[in-house]
Amino acid sequence: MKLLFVTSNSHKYEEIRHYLAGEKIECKWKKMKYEEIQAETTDEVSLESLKILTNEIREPFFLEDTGLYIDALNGFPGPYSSYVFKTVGNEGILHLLHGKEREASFITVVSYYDGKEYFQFRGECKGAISKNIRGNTGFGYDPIFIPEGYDSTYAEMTIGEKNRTSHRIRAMEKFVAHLKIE
Ligand code: ITT
Repeated sequence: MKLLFVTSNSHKYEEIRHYLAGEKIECKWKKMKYEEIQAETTDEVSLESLKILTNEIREPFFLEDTGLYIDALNGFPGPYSSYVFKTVGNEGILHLLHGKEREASFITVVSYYDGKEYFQFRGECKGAISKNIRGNTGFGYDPIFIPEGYDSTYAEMTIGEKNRTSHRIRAMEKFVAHLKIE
């Protein structure tokens, strides 16, 4: 089996390719940056992006949208994660959290178009924001996110280690389970 994944992000592609290879599924990368609508949930952003792209891509494909939800900031940056990363970055998040509780979650919503219908699969990883920036693997918020039950940030882990707890792979596991019963 082969799946077409649309993303501009090489790290997302590498993580998903690594997981799918273990499931004996080939991942084909369509590298492109697509328009994302501004919405209040990661679910909506993911689904609307998929629907818009079906005007351009006729074959089955999937994409995913991810957000970092910080409890003490009422879920911020959530659907604004990309903009916040580009503007204030990890330093800015650490600054905002000074003296506050550190619980946070990553949420990934995978949206899949099978050529006829749309499907969504959600994955979550609970964890905490570290006190400082640590590690140099991964991308984005990885250097400040510690998954529950671990002491290391995602940026101090290999792809295989991150994939054991990650939001992205939890969503992908549901997607693959769906494909197996289809
Ligand atoms: P797409 O082309 O797939 O949209 P993107 O990098 O724009 O790629 P998102 O909008 O889903 O992806 O990501 C929102 C922000 O969250 C962005 O700054 C990412 O770097 C960051 N991010 C997403 N997944 C992450 C992960 O697993 N670990 C750390 N940061 C992540």
